[in-house]
Amino acid sequence: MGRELYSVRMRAAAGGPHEAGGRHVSGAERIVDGANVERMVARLVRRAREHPLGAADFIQVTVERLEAGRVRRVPSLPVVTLTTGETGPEAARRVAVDLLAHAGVAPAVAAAAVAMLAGGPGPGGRGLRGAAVMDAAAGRRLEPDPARGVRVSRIDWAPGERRRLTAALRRAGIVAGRADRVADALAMASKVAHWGLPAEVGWSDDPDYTTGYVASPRLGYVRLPGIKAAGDPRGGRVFFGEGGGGAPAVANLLKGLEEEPALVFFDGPVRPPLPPGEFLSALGPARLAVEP
Ligand code: WAQ
Ligand code: MG
Repeated sequence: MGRELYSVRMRAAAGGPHEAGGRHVSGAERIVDGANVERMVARLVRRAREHPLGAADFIQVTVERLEAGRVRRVPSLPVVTLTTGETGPEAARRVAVDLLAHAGVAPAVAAAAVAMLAGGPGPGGRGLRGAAVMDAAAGRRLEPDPARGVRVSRIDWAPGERRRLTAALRRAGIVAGRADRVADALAMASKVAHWGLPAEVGWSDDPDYTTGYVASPRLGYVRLPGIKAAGDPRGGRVFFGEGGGGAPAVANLLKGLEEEPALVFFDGPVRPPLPPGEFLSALGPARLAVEP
């Protein structure tokens, strides 16, 4: 990649722009070199227009030159898929809560976060544009605008690294149609972990995409198939933070997630699917959460 790097990002809504109450339809983040900007703009517009959540009538694409020297390099989290697909959403959600507890989130807070996503995290059960941020010990919301959440931005795979990931996913049985979505979610989760957040949980708001994940520096990126029923349009993300450093520390960290550019490199491995019990028992007893 040459000197000139550009952040290209897209957000799309139906019923007007997000800030005028439109429903969020789609968003994407890419970092490309100068020669690929136009092609990427076209691709992201197409992605918004062909989205399964339907007819966007507002699409915004932002192109912004980055200072190459300021782009951080971030290793990807290891990936594993648990075989939660056969037992139904309730069981998969219990596994998510157990995993979060192992990552240091207070169990009651983990359960509240999963319940919030299940009911739709936004006002009136709708989606948020960004991720909710919750204190891992006390559960209170930490982000400045809870109606919007925090949007991880200026993030992508370094050149060639998306292809390396895709090859590893294919060897672990994750088919091509899903690989792009895994790649986007893994890049974002790797940035969040690298910036020091202890854990996150999320699943799509697309009715037909039913695999979710829990991610943390300790667990890696843990995929949970069947965390919601097909046809369910509710989903979102919750990041867990440590509010103990005070509001300015949290605000600064969240600003970094939104504004500081990062390129992810594939650091492997991608493990073949395994039963949740096997993965959890290898972790040992859940770490005690920090006192509120
Ligand atoms: N920053 C923070 N939150 C975001 C961002 C972002 N850049 N993009 C999306 N969200 C939030 C927002 O609330 C969306 O409504 C919600 O997440 C779902 O977004 O198989 O596809 O893009 O390993 O629908 C995870 C599993 C897929 C992938 C998640 O989310 C796998 C997914 P979607
Ligand atoms: Mg979506």
